[in-house]
Amino acid sequence: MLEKLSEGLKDALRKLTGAGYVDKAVLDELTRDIQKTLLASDVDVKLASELTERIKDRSLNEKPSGGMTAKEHVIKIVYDELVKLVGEKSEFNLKPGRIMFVGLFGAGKTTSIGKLAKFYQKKGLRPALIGCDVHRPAAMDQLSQLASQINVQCFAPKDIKDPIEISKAGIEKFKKYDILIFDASGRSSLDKELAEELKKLGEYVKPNEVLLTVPADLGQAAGQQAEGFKKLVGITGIFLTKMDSTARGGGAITSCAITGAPIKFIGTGEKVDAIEVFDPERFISRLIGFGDMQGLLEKAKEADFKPETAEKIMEGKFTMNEFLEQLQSMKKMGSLRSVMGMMPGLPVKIPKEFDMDKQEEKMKKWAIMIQSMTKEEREDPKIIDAPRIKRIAKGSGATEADVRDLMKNYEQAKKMVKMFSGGGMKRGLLAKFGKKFKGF
Ligand SMILES: Nc1nc2c(ncn2[C@@H]2O[C@H](COP(=O)(O)OP(=O)(O)OP(=O)(O)O)[C@@H](O)[C@H]2O)c(=O)[nH]1
Ligand SMILES: [Mg+2]
Repeated sequence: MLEKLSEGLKDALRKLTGAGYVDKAVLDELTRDIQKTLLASDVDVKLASELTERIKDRSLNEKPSGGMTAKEHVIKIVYDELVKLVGEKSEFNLKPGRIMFVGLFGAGKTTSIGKLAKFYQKKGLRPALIGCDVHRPAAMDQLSQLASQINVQCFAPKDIKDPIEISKAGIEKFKKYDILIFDASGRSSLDKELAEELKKLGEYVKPNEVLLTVPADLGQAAGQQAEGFKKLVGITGIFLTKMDSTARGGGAITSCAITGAPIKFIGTGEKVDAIEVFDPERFISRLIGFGDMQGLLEKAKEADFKPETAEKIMEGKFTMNEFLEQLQSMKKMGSLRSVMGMMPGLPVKIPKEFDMDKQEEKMKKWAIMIQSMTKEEREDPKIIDAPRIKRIAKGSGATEADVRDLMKNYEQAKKMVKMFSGGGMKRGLLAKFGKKFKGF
C-alpha cells in the first residue's frame, strides 16, 4: 500500500539523517524531495507546497524542545505536518448502534460491510446485516452470500421493494443484535433520486454512523465525491476502499481530509480481513518507517539518562549500577521491539533470527539479578566469584549460567562504553549501545 510514497518519504528523511548537520540547503533538499513524492502520489499541488513551506519555516524558526537534536526536531516537524495533512483522529463508536453504508456503484460497499461486520465480531459484538439495495437485481443475493461466508445474520429479502419497509422488518428481526449494518443502494452518480432515497432511509433508520465508501483510485476526486455526499445526504465518516491497488492514495486521503468528514477505515484488499482503522498518527509513522515517532519522542524524554549517570559513564565509570540504570531506561521506553522500530536512522527491519522478545526477557532477568547483588558487588563486579554467583542466582531465582551470561554482557557493555566517549552521549549512547551489545 502506497509503497512509492512511503519509499519517497523514507529516502528524503534518510538523506536528512545522513547529512552532517541541518542547514538551509539540507532543508531545501528535504522539502523538495517530500514535495516531489507527495505530488507523485496525487496530492494536490497547493497542499503539498503549503506543507513544505511550513516544514521549512518551522524548522528554521522553532527551537528543538526537550533534548532533541536538530535532526530529530526536523523529523518531528515533518511527522507533525504529514499527520495534519491526512486528517484528524476520530474515534469510531464501538457501542451498539446502527451503521448505514452509502456510495456509488462498485465503490466497495458490500465488501466493506462484510469487513466491518467481521471487525465487530472480533471485538465480541454481534452484528447483523440488512440489505436495502432494492434496485440492483443481484444485490440481495450478494449480501446474503457474504453474510453466510462470514457467519453473520442477514436480512436481504428479494420480494420487498421499499427500503424503509425492509429496514422496519430488519430492525424488528434483529432487536437482540448489537450492531445493525445497512447496505443502501448505489448508483452511477449521486443524483437527486439517490439523494432522496438515502435521505429518507437515513431519517427512518437514524444511524449513528453514515459511512461513505469511496475507492482510493479516484485520487483527488475522492474528496469531491465525499463533499457531494456530505452536502446531500450527510455522512459521519469515510471508508476509503482499494488502498492496496492504487498509487493515487495520497490524493484520495488528503482530499478526503479537507472535507471535514474523517476517514474512519481503509480497505486494503478484497478479502474480508483487509480492513484497517484509520489513525493518522499511526498511518504516517508507518509510512515514514519510523515506528511510533510520537511515542519515541515522548518516551525518550522520560527515559533520558540522569545527568549524573551520563557524567559517570563519560568518565569511564561503568559499574553494575550504571548497567542497571541503562536496563531500566530501556524498560521505561517500552518494548525493545518498539524502541528499535522507533529509532530514527536505524533501519526498521530487524534481522529475523534475532529474537527480540527473548532478549527483552533476558534484560528483565538481568535487572533482577543486579538487584540481588550487594552494594560492593555492584560497585566492583570483579569480586563476583563462583560462591557469589551461586548466591546471586539463588537470590534472584535464576541459574548460575544466567548470572554468568549477565556478567559477560556487562563486560561487553563496559567495553562498548569505553569506546564511546565525548559528544553524542545521553540518548545517542543508548541507541548505539542497545544496537551494539545485542548483536546487531
Ligand atoms: N483491491 C481491493 N478491492 C476491493 C476493496 N474493496 C472492494 N473491492 C472490490 O471492489 C469490487 C466492488 O465491490 P462491492 O463491494 O461489490 O462494491 P459495491 O459498492 O457494493 O457495489 P454495488 O453494490 O454494485 O454498488 C469487488 O470486486 C471487490 O472485491 C479493497 O479494499 N481492495
Ligand atoms: Mg453492493
